[in-house]
Amino acid sequence: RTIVIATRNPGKAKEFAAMFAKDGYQVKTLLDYPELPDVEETGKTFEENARLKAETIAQLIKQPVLADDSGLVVDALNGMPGIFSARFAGERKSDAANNAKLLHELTDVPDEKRTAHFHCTLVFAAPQKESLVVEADWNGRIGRIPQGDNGFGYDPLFIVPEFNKTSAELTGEEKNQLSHRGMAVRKLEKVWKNWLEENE
Ligand code: ITT
Ligand code: NA
Repeated sequence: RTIVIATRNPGKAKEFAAMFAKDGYQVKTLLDYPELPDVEETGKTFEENARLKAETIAQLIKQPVLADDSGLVVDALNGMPGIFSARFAGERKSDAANNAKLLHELTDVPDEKRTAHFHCTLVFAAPQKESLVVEADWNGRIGRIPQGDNGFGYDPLFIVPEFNKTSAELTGEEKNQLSHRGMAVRKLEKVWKNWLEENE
């Protein structure tokens, strides 16, 4: 059994592969379909962008497709970078550049005001069907120096309150148990069962 995920982000791909392996699914991503176009994320919300990615690729490959639109929502920055998380420091800039920009913008913000959450919206699209949409948040706060080598993106700066560690210091398995993406996948697995029965 295979599930196609409309992502080119290797960090997301690795997390999905680990989570869906438990259900007996092998994950394919856009890294396995180099001929497919980049889907422009012109939406104004996580859901609009996740729909664009899932529905466009599902139409093109004529198969069900899952997409993830996610990001870091920082209270002291009025919700930025939000849907702009991947391109906060500019198009095709590194995770390190995004993290440096985030630290710079929060320089004068005291610890108690450095609250933030990761958000994840998942859209599962199939040709000619209504898409499934689930979402989840993960609360934490933004540290002052990057710590940890696991994960991707803003993980080295995202402090998980229960552990007083960054999400880059958690193992992949620990992160998946707690994260916005892990929670969203578990919600999807619940609604999926009904969907599959109705659409077989
Ligand atoms: P695809 O669109 O190809 O899936 P992307 O990285 O461009 O890849 P998004 O547009 O959804 O995906 O942007 C998500 C960004 O939010 C991601 O690049 C990270 O900077 C950040 N992010 C999301 N989830 C994260 C996580 O679990 N840990 C760290 N950073 C995360
Ligand atoms: Na993207």
